[in-house]
Amino acid sequence: MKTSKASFAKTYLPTRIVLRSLAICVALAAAWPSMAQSLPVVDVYKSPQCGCCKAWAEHLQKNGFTVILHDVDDVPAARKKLGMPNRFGSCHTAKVGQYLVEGHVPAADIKKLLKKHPEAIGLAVPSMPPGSPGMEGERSIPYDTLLVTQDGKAKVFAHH
Ligand SMILES: [Cu+2]
Repeated sequence: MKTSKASFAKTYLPTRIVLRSLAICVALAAAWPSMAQSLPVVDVYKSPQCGCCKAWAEHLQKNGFTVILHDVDDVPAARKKLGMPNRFGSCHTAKVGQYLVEGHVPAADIKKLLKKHPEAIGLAVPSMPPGSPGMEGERSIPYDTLLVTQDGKAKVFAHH
């Protein structure tokens, strides 16, 4: 009786552990594509010469976004066409799902926007603050990510 119990534990327990880890693997494999798909593609409109625009795109890619770069001759015209008010302007305008993202907005802020899903035009980091993603260098200054609302106004979305 004793021996059979012991052998039962020996054979049964590892099997249970293996099955459980297998189930976790299957669950992760099933969840992974949907997790990846939950981030919308980022379409970036920029001038062909813009280096910091590319650096920002790489920052997004490192943070799990798929980025498509579109070269345009007239960035302010593209911004206007997309619907981002000019006074929040920076070097590039991006379309992320239903939202617009202007300038060097950190990827984490875009993820927060997509999660919170507010009614808004999108996010903007006006101008090009040194130290923001894609603008890394020796100098960095504090800056705000703005939430641009439908009425064209803005409020602080995140301090950096
Ligand atoms: Cu820039």
